[in-house]
Amino acid sequence: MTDIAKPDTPKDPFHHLHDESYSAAYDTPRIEANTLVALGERPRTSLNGAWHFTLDLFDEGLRQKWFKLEPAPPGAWTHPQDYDPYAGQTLELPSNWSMHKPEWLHFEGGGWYTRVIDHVPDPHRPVTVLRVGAANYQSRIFLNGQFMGTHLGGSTPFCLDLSAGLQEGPNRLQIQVDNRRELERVPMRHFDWFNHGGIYREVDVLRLPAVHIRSTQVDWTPEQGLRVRIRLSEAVDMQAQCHIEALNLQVTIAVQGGEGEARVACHPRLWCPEDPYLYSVRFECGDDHLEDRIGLRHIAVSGTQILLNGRPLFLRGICVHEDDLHLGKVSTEADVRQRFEDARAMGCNFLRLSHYPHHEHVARIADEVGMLLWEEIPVYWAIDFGNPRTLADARNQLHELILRDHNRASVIFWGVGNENEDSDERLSFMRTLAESARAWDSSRLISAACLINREHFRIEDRLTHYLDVIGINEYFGWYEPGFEGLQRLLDNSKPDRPVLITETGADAQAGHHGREDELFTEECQARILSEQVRISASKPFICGIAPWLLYDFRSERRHTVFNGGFNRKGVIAEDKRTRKLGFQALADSYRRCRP
Ligand code: GCB
Repeated sequence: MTDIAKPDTPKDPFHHLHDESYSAAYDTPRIEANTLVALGERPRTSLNGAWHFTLDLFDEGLRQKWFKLEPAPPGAWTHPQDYDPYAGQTLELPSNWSMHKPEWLHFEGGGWYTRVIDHVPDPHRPVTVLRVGAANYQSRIFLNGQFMGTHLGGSTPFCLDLSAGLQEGPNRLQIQVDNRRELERVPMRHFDWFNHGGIYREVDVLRLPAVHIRSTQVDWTPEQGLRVRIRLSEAVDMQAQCHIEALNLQVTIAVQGGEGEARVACHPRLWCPEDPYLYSVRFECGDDHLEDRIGLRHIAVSGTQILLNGRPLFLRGICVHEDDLHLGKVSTEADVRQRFEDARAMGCNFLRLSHYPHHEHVARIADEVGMLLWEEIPVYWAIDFGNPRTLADARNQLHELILRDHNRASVIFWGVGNENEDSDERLSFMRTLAESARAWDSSRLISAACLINREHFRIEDRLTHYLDVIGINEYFGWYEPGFEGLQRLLDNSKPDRPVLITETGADAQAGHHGREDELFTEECQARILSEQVRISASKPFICGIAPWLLYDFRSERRHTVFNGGFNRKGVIAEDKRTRKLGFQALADSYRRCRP
């Protein structure tokens, strides 16, 4: 048989029609946590506002390399083309495409964003970094027709150094974002919230000196005093300073190979919900400086209690999703403040930000108003636990979250997962996450929302050995009838560390009234919430409870006459105004709880 030579495919103008491995070239290099630059109060140029946009169901942009197209007015094209980066519709960022047109609501696939950025070189600030607050799920960045890198993860920020590809004058920046639900991703394919796609948090450009501060960490313990750490963009040896004027402190940090740490004894005014005191902290290193407002506090576990600044703490909490009827996953500052006011009106001192990292201003505002937080990554339900690429992705999301919020006193927990079945692969995956979180940040509690043993009514999950606090999700009174099971669960369990009820609750349609045992009525929800708090708060090892949840939210899994596409376990409806009876029931229950 004679060999028939393969055609020279790259020159074949129709090659892309037959190429199914087109995306592999854009899956590396990865943009990861190590390049994240701390924002603090740094000056930045916002790239929010209008971007050219097109949805791309078939990935034509990657197949045909749309990013290579040179701008030309339509009449001057030399080849027929399917896409024009400079024409067509525009979208205002940040936003989710699902919220722009009714026919885009359920779109899952790729979307292309294009805009021109003007670049004026500055010899004092030669490094130009693009920072994207969050884009769901995979982002691929192209600058002047060159692929620069890709980021995985739908809720954490990432930074990319654009300097090498920038030209003086106008530059074409393109971001392809893909929100498909896939087996390897975190979360995977099945989750109980809406899969809003696109760039839905702020996009900024930072101009930085050649050697600049990448991250800072400030924490305090009664034994060791203040610890300040700094990490630079280059592996250099030099000195950095940390000033805290209100403490009359000027700490010198010896940086070696780009990293440094210093400790100093001091007796600060400690941050707590009743007195959310923040210090102005200034870092200086070479030509760079960074300012931040940081609270100092100490959170620890002693036996089955959580201690905040040495005092026992009972968490009166509520879970919350990031979902707005009109804005999707975009949260405005007013929206976040409203969240805290609603929680405070119920007597809460704690919010579980479920099930993925929320906007970074949430923890900043919580620092300011004195609300304690649980932050988590979306290792939710089934995950491809045996896949090392999935673990790398989850671990990177966790690292980005920790680097982003390490200096937020309000954050007391890193949650490494939610309701994952206890298998060997899952144990090894989540143990790695728990151990990584602890290595990156020893100043917080590590937890996860675990499942309970339903057969023996016991708290029983091998992962709990690697956690500081055991989170449990249980729905006695709703998915499981009656409260007898809850009582048995609490009586049968002898945990050696604190247990937090990370979820419990019941659906209720706002305005639907009836008997206390009639499902989906406000009365039924109110009774279940009251019973849950009454029974669980009586056990000394329960350190708090965070019912599911503050507001109703969109869910594509729920289509009964009561749900209509929403999970209705909110104590407030999706308009964020209409309070159900459950709101008052929780407020009354929390008033009766131990302090
Ligand atoms: C859970 C999940 C949460 C769901 C909730 C529910 O256990 O963690 O994401 O939305 O139950 O309403 O069923």
